[in-house]
Amino acid sequence: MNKRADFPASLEASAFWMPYTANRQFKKAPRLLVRAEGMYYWTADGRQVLDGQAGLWCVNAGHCRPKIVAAVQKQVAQMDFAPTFNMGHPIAFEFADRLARLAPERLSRVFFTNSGSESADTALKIALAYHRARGESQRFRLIGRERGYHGVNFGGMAVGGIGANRKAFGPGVAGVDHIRHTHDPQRNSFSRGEPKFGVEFADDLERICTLHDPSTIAAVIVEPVAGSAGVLVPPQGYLQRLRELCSKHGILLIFDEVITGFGRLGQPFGSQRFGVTPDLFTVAKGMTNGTVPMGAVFAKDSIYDTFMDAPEGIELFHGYTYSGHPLACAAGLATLDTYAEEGLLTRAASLEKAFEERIHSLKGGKHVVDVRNCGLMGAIELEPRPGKPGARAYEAFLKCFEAGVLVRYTGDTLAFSPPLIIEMQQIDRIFETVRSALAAVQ
Ligand code: PXG
Ligand code: PLP
Repeated sequence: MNKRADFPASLEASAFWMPYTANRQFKKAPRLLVRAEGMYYWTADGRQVLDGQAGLWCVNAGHCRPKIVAAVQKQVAQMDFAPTFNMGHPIAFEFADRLARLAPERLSRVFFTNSGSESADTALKIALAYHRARGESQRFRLIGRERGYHGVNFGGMAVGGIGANRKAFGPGVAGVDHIRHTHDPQRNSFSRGEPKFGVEFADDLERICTLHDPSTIAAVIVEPVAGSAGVLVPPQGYLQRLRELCSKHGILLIFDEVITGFGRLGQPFGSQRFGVTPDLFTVAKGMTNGTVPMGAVFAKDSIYDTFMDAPEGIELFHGYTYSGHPLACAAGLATLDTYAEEGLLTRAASLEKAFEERIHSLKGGKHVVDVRNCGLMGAIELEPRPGKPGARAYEAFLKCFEAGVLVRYTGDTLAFSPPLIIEMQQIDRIFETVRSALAAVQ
């Protein structure tokens, strides 16, 4: 199966400029995946690897699910592409309507994009245009949160709060500010699920409102659980408080559910798990089980209606060539079928306690300074090696991979987000492998 002994040697000069990767380091010692099925990948040299990160937080139903594969194959042969600007095709409407039925009540309008980054920028633009349509064009400010990740396009980068993702790229979008992050290891380390302390971090929005005046703020965007920053779970009551403040000040609340959507937290969407309803929310990744790139923004009916109240004509000057791409819609519909048939959108709820037990069993382990979890999402934070931030997690990641388990590392944190079809013995295997890897890392 695609075994090519010359692969590693040939990659050093490859044209592929790899994303978010240390290119030179990788190309000297590549790790190549050539096949996938269910919970597993197979490497170019034929090793089987347990997927502890659902691809890249996206393959929620596991790999190469037959129904999804068949739907994409059928669609590509029937109609490869059709425009959605001034034209339409039935499955785009069907998919939007199916999605709307999963969403919280009254968030039933769906705008299609092709990624989480595009979803973030789309949501921000809808927020600005919405206020303008209501005669409040002075609401131009976009508020993100420290440590937030909303993709790599200019809007999402601007409201994002991870320094390394911003520093090389200039002044960005005007009128952006950030509320503080919710990470408080002093009080909350080794919390199981939502940490006890920190509801008051939401009040930081009042500081921003006092500084800029709330009447200038269009939207606040946060991840219900911050993923890229290392799985930062919201303190108890924090999202509720943020919701109250946004409502009080007429600010739209946007949830970025690119990771938390499609069952990761034990409900279809994070908003449903936390019982807090945003005005707009973004998705991608699990929407098509990672098979065909796609994202979307869900909007409140009242937001959509505001646009539709305008005089006849194009209501929103925004859209992508591939918005509602037929292959993605076919993949998405088959993905929703698979999720429904196997109860995957709520399966994380039944595994959460056991997953929590296993991941927290690493507490007290070598190098471990914090463990966090929510749904089937978890993180183990390591004490950085003095003078070499990230080195320890990278070595642990390599050791896990050599031992046949793929986990994600970011900074000095190991992150876990397995496919939602995972079985108990596979959860055990992930954390036993991590335990051995950490024991072997200096
Ligand atoms: N918002 C959130 C909350 C995300 O997690 C994006 C937007 C951007 O999506 P796209 O499809 O444009 O990549 C994301 C993506 C990681 C990691 O391990 C996280 C993401 C992507 C790749 C790696 O930290 N999140
Ligand atoms: N750049 C050029 C020159 C284009 O013509 C288009 C789309 O027509 C784009 C960028 C945007 O591409 P997409 O719609 O795939 O985001």
